[in-house]
Amino acid sequence: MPANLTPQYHKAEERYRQASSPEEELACLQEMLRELPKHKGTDKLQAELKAKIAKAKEDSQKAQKAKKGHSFKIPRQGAGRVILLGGPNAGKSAFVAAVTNAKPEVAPYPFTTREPAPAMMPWEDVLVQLIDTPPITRDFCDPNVLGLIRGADLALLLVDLGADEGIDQCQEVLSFLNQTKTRLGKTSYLDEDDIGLSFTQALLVPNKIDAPEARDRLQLLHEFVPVDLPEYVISAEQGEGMAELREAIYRALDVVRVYTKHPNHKEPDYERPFTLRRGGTVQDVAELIHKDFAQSLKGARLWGQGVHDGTQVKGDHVLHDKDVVELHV
Ligand SMILES: Nc1nc2c(ncn2[C@@H]2O[C@H](COP(=O)(O)OP(=O)(O)OP(=O)(O)O)[C@@H](O)[C@H]2O)c(=O)[nH]1
Ligand SMILES: [Mg+2]
Repeated sequence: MPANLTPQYHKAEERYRQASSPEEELACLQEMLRELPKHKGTDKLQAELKAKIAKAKEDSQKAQKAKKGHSFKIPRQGAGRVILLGGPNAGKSAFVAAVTNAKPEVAPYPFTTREPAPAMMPWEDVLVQLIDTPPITRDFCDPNVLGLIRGADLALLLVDLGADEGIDQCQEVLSFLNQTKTRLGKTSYLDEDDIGLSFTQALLVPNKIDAPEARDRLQLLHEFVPVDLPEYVISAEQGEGMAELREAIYRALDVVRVYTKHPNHKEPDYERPFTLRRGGTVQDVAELIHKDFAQSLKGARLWGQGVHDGTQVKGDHVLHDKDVVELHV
């Protein structure tokens, strides 16, 4: 059945194509829906318009919020924060989709991801926060991304081995960052000689090793892009190298897991470990539970590495991975 669209519809559509703001887009789409003849032949078009209207509403609300100066904030969660970086189509969202329950949009065109989005990656019995981001190109970087890199415990720089431009696109990300005071390095530190210059530890992650010619492109990457970062070659979609990378991510966070035991219970709570930076103490665990708790802490009994079971320790005792503590107040 022909759709028989009216001239008014076509005009609204023309304006929609030229719209320069989400508000304008929304107004045009609503007009198109009003003008659309409602019959079986236009069912599909109606559904598409409704979906676009819902999206435009969301975008215009977001734009309005941004105008009001609401600052963009993603709360920290889990054992650490890992930010995914890379050029368009590198597979950042595919990686997030592979290792979390999140369902980010994955698609073979650039700028599929429009804004930074968090998701939680399980690793053994802890969760690690991943932040998916829009791509960085020669002339675009989401305004929130630099701050997120500086605040992250680790960055993954993904490289697209599925297309020839992947290598240049990786170089563009590095060149872009080199013009800012936010850089990637083997470890995280603040440069003492150059105020504001911050390095975030990073891993280089060439992706799509399953793709034809991917190995040749990996060679070219090594030859042409001077980047001195630990490398983990993966296929986010086929799974190759993923177990090694996930392990490396957890190791790079340099945290220890500590389980707590209630004095009246026989068994510790193995469901929910606390995570501390390596070097963290019994006092730090108490802080994580509650400030008041930390203030009245007298000591703890400890089961774990290098001590007899149930040894009494003080607040300044440094904990190891998988230690069990029973805090006393
Ligand atoms: N062959 C192959 N294709 C992949 C792999 N990972 C991602 N892709 C494909 O690459 C395309 C881009 O993937 P995305 O995850 O959307 O890439 P992105 O880095 O999030 O892209 P932007 O959001 O635009 O920055 C999609 O068509 C994916 O199916 C992989 O491991 N192997
Ligand atoms: Mg994406």
